[in-house]
Amino acid sequence: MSVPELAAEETAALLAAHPDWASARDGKAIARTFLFKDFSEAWGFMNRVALLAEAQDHHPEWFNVYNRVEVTLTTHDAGTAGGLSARDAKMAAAIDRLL
Ligand code: H2B
Repeated sequence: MSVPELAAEETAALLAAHPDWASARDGKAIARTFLFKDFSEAWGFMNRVALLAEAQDHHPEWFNVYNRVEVTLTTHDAGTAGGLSARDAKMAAAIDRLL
């Protein structure tokens, strides 16, 4: 059930369209850190992302401490050992629209 990985120019277009996201894990992922007023705001954001993730069947890897949420997007089913796919581009766009 392999998902096609983004080509280099598609990854470049993704990062250009979403400049707050950075390439991570040797180009196999993108990551963004979000800072909120407090834990309640951060948790509210995570709840909304969780609903997106379920709707898209595409789930973030993330880390939260108090008002900080670090989100990494990668597609486990892409390529041979995971990589970036159109699913990550779609999720990054949807997360950006929440803010
Ligand atoms: N999330 C992410 N980030 N990558 C995947 O490859 C993935 C997923 N696959 N969520 C989905 C679920 C898959 O395991 C199910 C069976 O559709």
